[in-house]
Amino acid sequence: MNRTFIKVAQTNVPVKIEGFLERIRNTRNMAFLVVRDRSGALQATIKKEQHPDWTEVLDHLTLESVVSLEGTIQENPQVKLGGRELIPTRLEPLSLAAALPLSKDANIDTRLDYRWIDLRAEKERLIFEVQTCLVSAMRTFLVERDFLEIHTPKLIAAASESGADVFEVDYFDQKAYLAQSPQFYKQMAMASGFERIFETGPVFRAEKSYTNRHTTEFTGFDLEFSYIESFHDVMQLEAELLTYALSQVQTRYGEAITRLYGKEVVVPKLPFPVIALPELYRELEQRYGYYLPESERGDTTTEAEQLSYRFSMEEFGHEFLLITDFAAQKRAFYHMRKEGVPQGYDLVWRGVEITTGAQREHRYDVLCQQANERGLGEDVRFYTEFFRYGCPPHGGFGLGVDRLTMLLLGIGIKEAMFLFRSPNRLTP
Ligand code: AMO
Repeated sequence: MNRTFIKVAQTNVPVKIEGFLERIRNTRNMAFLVVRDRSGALQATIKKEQHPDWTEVLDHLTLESVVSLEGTIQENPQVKLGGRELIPTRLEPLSLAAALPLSKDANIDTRLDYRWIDLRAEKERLIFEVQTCLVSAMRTFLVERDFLEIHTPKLIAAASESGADVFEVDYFDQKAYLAQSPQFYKQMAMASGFERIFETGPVFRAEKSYTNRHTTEFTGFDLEFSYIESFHDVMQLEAELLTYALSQVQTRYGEAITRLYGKEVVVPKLPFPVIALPELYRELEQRYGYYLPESERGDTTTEAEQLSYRFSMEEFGHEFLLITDFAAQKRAFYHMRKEGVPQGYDLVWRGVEITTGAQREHRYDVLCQQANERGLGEDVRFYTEFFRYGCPPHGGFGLGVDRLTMLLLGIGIKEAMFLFRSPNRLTP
């Protein structure tokens, strides 16, 4: 017999139900088992006198064991769980569980040690249902606009973002690095005339940060497109993309997110507000008495990002804020500059940076000069070569999928990821 999901199982016909045992009540005459699969939970009611040969099995069942049951579902208003129960004619344990190592109030680090058990809860699974919806909506949006999905190598010859935060690996008789971004190769696709590409994949950062938004390996959603007039085209595309993805999430999971996480999914209005960094700092000083430390000039700080959420809500009634006009020495060498100002932005949502984007420097001589200023000339020669034989003007952005998910649900990054990685966590 084929297995049926609990949610769609019909009454009064033979069915096969398989799942984890969520509750067990085994009395002298009756046994009540609550079985849970991905779609829901169902009580199985067993009159023991009808199955004298099941006594042994029933006595050995443990919580979270996996069982297979066949029988008929009947309506019974007295059953609290959905007003129906399964009357089984067959019971087979598929996998007996040892005593559970996780209590209900375990802290997040203990839960991560046993992540596979932690993930059995509906609340945890919702994270990945929501993430699937987000990423597939973004993919649909881009494919409909003729973007190609590419997959670039993660073993590379040079650091793209900053030499300090890169993982070095032995690569036969030379050194390789784990990609900190698909940056170089998404730009190569522009030199290949692909015009519009995106990629979602792993991104590695050797950062010793212990915050609720940093990890050493995360999932990036990156895109790049050609023939832009300025980075404003990039900001606009990102705003439209996120608005579309969040509207899909709201429709499909808005209620579940509010029920399980107490968060409202707000579909943002277009266009997103934009502010130049110096002006943002003026506002934060005047409104909240926040003064930026001298050493941080030209960049944002965690505190400034948090306050910018308050500012954006008060000033624009908007959860998102695009920040422009960073200082050149704080930005990547490949950003195009106009009068010394990098032609890029950060996008902050609910007080946390989720994206960096920019128009890129596609003029070979200028790019080489900007790389040389950072002492990168030789290391990135394979990359600068991409721009020697003709390359259209282009731009793009990199979006952190884990940060997006975490902010949507109001949780930390450890919980938002399927498996979190940090300087002191490599398992499970
Ligand atoms: P950036 O370094 O800002 O830009 O990274 C892009 C986005 O990736 C996410 N992110 C992280 N998420 C979790 N843990 C981390 N340690 C971490 N570091 C970054 C953030 C961030 O906004 N090549 C450029 C992008 C581009 O210009 O296209 C880049 O990598 O959400």
